[in-house]
Amino acid sequence: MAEIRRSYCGLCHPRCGLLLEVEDGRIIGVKGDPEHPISRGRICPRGRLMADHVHHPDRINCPIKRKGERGSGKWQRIGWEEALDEVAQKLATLRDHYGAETLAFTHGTKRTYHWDERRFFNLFGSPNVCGANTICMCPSQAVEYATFGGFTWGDVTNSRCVVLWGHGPSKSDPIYLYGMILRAKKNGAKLIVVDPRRIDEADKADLWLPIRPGTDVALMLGWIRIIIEENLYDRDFVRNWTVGFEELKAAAAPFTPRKVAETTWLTPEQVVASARCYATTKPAVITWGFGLDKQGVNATQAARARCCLKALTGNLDIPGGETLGWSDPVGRIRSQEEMQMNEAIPPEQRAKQLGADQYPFFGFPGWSRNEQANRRLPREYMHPPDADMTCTAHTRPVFDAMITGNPYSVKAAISVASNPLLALANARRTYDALKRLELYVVGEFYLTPSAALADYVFPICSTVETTELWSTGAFCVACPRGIEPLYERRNTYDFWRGLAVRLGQGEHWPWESIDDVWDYMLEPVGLTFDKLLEQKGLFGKREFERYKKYGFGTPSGKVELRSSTFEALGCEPVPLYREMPQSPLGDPKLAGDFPLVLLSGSRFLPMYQSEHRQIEKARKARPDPLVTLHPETAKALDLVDGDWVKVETPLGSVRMRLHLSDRVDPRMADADHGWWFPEREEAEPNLFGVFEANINLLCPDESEFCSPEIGSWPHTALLCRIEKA
Ligand SMILES: Nc1nc2c(c(=O)[nH]1)N[C@H]1C(S)=C(S)[C@@H](COP(=O)(O)OP(=O)(O)OC[C@H]3O[C@@H](n4cnc5c(=O)[nH]c(N)nc54)[C@H](O)[C@@H]3O)O[C@H]1N2
Ligand SMILES: Nc1nc2c(c(=O)[nH]1)N[C@H]1C(S)=C(S)[C@@H](COP(=O)(O)OP(=O)(O)OC[C@H]3O[C@@H](n4cnc5c(=O)[nH]c(N)nc54)[C@H](O)[C@@H]3O)O[C@H]1N2
Ligand code: SF4
Ligand SMILES: [Mo]
Repeated sequence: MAEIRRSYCGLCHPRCGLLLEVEDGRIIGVKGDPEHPISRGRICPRGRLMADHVHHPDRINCPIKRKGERGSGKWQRIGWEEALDEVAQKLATLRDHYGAETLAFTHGTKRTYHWDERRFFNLFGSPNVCGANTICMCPSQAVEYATFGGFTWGDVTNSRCVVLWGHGPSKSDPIYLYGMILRAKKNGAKLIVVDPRRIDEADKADLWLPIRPGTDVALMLGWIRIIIEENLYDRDFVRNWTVGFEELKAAAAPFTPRKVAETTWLTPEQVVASARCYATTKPAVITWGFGLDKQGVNATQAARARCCLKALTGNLDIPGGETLGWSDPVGRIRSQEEMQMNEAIPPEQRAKQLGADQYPFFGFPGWSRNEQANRRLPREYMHPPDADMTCTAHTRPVFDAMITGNPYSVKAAISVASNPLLALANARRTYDALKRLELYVVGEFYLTPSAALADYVFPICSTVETTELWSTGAFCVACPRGIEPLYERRNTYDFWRGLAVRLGQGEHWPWESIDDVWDYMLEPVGLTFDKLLEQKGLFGKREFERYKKYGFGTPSGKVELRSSTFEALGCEPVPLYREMPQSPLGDPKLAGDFPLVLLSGSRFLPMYQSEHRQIEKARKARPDPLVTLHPETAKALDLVDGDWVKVETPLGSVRMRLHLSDRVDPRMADADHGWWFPEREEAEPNLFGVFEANINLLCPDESEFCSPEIGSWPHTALLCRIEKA
């Protein structure tokens, strides 16, 4: 007899509620849970694949240990306890020889618990946690902390003007955020889309700005200039609550509509009309979008300029605008930050964090400044930045240390919920680095190309096989286990705790199971996981304009249009536009050889990053890696739809299938990211075809391509050429 079990989907971030139809321990049906307080019964095409994912024959179901050469595809089965014993033993020996900093961690987009690995690393004593954070969301978060002492969550539903700036939520956040945008639109909100591609959202927009990739900061400075010149800014707010207005004005002065138009492929009229629309339609929100974070040298300054726009227009912390801070009672739950135990890592170990000397803002130097500034607020309004999100080592120096032993040896790494070979720029370097390790440990669902290089792979259970406390600033919901973990799969908490107790951290991991942790976190609000589940979540009410009482959690207590934190770290304190080093204007000679502007990684459904390539239904929807060109461009290159082509940058080349669409500009190419082929041979040199269509073979990570403040590397606005393969 089948029964219906309540659970949740964690195949991307929002954790939509699921109803699972379960028979004999097998999921035979998946539906949205209409009683879920957030998703209310809706799920996306990826969520519908949950059963295919949970029961997929490629899933790793028991721990495995490398038998042959690294990458030879030869494994032996091993028990959890024995595997944890061996790994812990090796880590202890390496720590004795080389110091705790010899262990690195790579994280991906964080769909596991956010704090357990950091707690382990802090107690182990290594500051070298690194990964996708350097480019995804977290830099924006850290920059908002430096500028106004918190991270904004737009009150999208109640907004009158939504700006999607390098953001395609219809594909990347289809249920939660896109749902809110559609509601706002239905209520009459204006929609502005700044995107080089005519995405579906652009078809619905009042204004679509097909910008040249990588030039957004120029457009933002153009908006700032118009807003100031035409007196469209909030004078009272600027006078009372900001510092650095005159410097910002001076920085924006050269960005006349004409100059912006020359830089961005837009017309002066588009620049002016969009600035006026944003500044005069209040309240307005600019959502976070990866299109900005992925633009290398400009990523940090784009986040800074976006902050300045939010503040200048008086949209900070008003209903329908950019909500700041965290509302009670959700804010009283024990936080991720507290669970991470960042105080545990000693100062001399913090000082060894790789990359912090070169990119100070995203390492401990920047984080501790943000943290101290925030701690000036009264206890109830303080919400210090989450170190796991806003303070990491930089992958490039970490991988260089694996290869060269400089400035010290990095001999071991752990990757959990991360596929570094596919996700990180400069995949060849990632490969060279992982190959040199003495110990590489992976926690995974599948044997990915990265996992194939490991010494030990631990089988991690799917979200529906475990529980989670899902908390954003505004709400907190309990995510229940739908089925017991299958085979020998366990959750990541069990993995970290298993290592931790073996390495002498036992007293800091008193909770035997993850379920006990949730009760501990909920204790301050007088709830347990079960009670929270029963009452269908905990909701904070938005409280606006709190700064009027206490100021902002920044060094000056005001919004810092000129950032004193940046200045103290030797970074550019006022928003600055940089031409991308490889671009039609940045390097015209190179553009002669590589004439197309390359974007990578635009999201599509049902796949997620490098995942779901093994799931038949997903693969049917997207059988091959695609690169999209405008039909005119293809014609000039003598190419037709469906051709196999070579996409080449100065760093290398990959092979993809050509797709034609007039939704991209004739001057650009738009390539998928994350492609490997689970159906191919595992053993090297094939490694599941990871060197064939992996676009990150073409994305550089040398410092000239990275933002000097944070080290964000580029996944867009590069130069490429395309020819028949
Ligand atoms: N060229 C290019 N590169 C990009 C991007 C781009 O747009 N273009 N996007 C970048 C961005 S924004 C990000 S965030 C990164 C993403 O980087 P990653 O997160 O490393 O990418 P994924 O492919 O999702 O890899 C996650 C791996 O973890 C496994 N996994 C998923 N959930 C869990 C879990 O709960 N537990 C465990 N143990 N494993 C799990 C999956 O099977 C998968 O193999 O990629 C970045 N790389
Ligand atoms: N289906 C699906 N959903 C996902 C993911 C996934 O892999 N698949 N990944 C998840 C993760 S980790 C993240 S970070 C989010 C990201 O989700 P989004 O923020 O929506 O990110 P992208 O789709 O990478 O890029 C958004 C838009 O930026 C545009 N863009 C590219 N370069 C530029 C530029 O230089 N300037 C401007 N203005 N726009 C540019 C692209 O054309 C694209 O339409 O999605 C999450 N959701
Ligand atoms: S949006 Fe889709 S993939 Fe993401 S949690 Fe919801 S159902 Fe799952
Ligand atoms: Mo991301």
